[in-house]
Amino acid sequence: MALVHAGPAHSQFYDAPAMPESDQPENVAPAAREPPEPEDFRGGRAPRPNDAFIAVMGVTGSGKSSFISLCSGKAVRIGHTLEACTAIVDVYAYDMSPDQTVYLIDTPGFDDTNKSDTEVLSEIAVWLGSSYKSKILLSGIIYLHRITDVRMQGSAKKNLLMFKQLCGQDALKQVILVTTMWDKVSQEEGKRREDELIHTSEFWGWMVSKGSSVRRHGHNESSAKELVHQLIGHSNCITTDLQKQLIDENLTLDQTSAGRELKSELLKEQEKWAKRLHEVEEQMREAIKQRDQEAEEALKEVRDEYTVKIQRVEQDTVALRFNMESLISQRDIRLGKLQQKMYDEQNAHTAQIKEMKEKVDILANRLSTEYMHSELEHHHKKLKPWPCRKGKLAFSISMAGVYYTCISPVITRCNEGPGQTPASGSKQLRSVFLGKKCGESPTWLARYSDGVEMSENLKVEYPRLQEALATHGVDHLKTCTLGPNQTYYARWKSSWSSNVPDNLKNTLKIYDPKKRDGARIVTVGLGYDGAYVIAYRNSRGVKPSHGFTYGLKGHYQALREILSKKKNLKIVAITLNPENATDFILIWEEKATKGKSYRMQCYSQYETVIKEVETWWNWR
Ligand SMILES: Nc1nc2c(ncn2[C@@H]2O[C@H](COP(=O)(O)OP(=O)(O)OP(=O)(O)O)[C@@H](O)[C@H]2O)c(=O)[nH]1
Ligand SMILES: [Mg+2]
Repeated sequence: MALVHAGPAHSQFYDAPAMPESDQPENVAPAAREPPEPEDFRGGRAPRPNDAFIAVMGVTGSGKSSFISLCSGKAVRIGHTLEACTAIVDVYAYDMSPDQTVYLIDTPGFDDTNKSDTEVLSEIAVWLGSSYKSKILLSGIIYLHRITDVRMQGSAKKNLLMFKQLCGQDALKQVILVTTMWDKVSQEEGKRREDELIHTSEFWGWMVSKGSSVRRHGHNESSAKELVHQLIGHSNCITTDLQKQLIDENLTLDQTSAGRELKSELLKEQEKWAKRLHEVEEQMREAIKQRDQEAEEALKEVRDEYTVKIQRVEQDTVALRFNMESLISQRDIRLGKLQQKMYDEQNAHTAQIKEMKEKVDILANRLSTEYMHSELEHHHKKLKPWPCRKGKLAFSISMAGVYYTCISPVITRCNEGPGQTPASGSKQLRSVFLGKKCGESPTWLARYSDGVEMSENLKVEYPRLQEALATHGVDHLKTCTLGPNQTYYARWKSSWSSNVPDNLKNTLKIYDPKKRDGARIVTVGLGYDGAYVIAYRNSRGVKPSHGFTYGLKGHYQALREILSKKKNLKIVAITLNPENATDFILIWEEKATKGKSYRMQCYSQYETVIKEVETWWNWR
């Protein structure tokens, strides 16, 4: 948001916690501080002689921030409601040329919905005063006014009065009075109002007679830059009355011309509320006399409201009695509070987002599980079981990304890899293990009746497996799984090897085939984000047993549904897609009336893969 702030206020805003209000002795100037460094006003850059500082002022909603945004190309917070938007003085820089940076100073307007006029004047005074103390002079001031304003009254009038006072006569020659929002009025109407502004002495007339120029802003970049150019085209710099009075004459804010103007406004306001309070109190006395309790209660509320208003005006008047040092310290407190407020709002916002995200996740999980489940049910109905009277049938399934290879006793189906080349002679393809995609193709390892073959890139994508194959040989390789991030599991006739996280390695150790009573791993699925499924069988015990264990890390929801419901599943083959958190193929054995049968379920994000796998399964 802000590029630079006035020196000490800036550092307090970002570094030090605000001092609690009660700790601040009222109306007492704190110890004098060092003047802020010029770098504080230049985003830490060293001052350069050509750099220009231009203040942009005007009533709330006149288009100050929009103007600065158009000029600097920076994201400036722009208001789109009736609420005042710019709360503190902000500085935005843009490079006019390699040796000239223009600093545009965005200011809050008087009659701010959230801040008192005293706070606005103090805010502007702190910036102007501190920069002047650091020998930074303004090249000029751009004062914006909406041409859509029918009359010069209310906040527009008050703003103008305050502006004239804080600016002072000497600086007026470097002031451009700019009308905005021309796109919202007819040319005739706009021209009429413009003439009225220029020719009425108490509006712009007097300022124009002292050298201020009048321009129209077309609400586009070139128009904005042209106005800036007009002010930096020469080396004249200005010192406003507010700067002279605060710094050179060391006056308190209420002694400056702008402060005096505001003080008289506050006094008028105080008198107005005091008069009304007096009237209400009169009416209350009358209501008490008449024993009209209802009226008395209603009047009490109005009285309290007026009392608060008067107290506020009094506080605002007191707050004007500060000199420059106290103003800075007061501003630090204000900024501290503002920062705390923003911080609290941000925290509340983050907490809200987190809560909503959790709810969305739960809903999305539920929906996708339900969807996948209904999809699976639908597909499952179309799938024929594979009956088997004796012995066992060999299936090999593997998927990675969009690739799949499925091998059954009667057909091999795949969309990439060795399954595409029909085995010749006595050489038979037994299984294919697909892994990480490399370029356009997946990495693969294929087991044939007479040995093992692998893709070129296996040694790059799975270097530890390559080493293990060199150590254990390829002749007795029974099964293998290629997971994401170089993870793998490989089992030979009497040994095994893996590259998996320690916790999974410990689980695998339980099923070490070398252990006498150990179970034997039938198949391992290694998936996305460390998800795994291990199916095992123990044929050595009194009762042959089988089972599986899994950790799906909150992924593969449809598979989790199946595994959590069918605790006794006799898994014979599984593959988890290592490249996404949903896809899998699962084959298991079931008891049938005559012997047993094999069943399969497949889920893939790719509809074609599901169709292909189902066709493969039903091929008899
Ligand atoms: N149509 C039109 N809208 C404009 C123009 N200039 C500004 N606006 C709009 O007027 C509204 C107020 O503009 P801001 O730039 O936030 O005004 P501001 O002077 O910075 O206001 P505060 O920060 O509250 O003091 C925004 O909705 C702008 O998009 C203009 O020339 N034409
Ligand atoms: Mg603004």
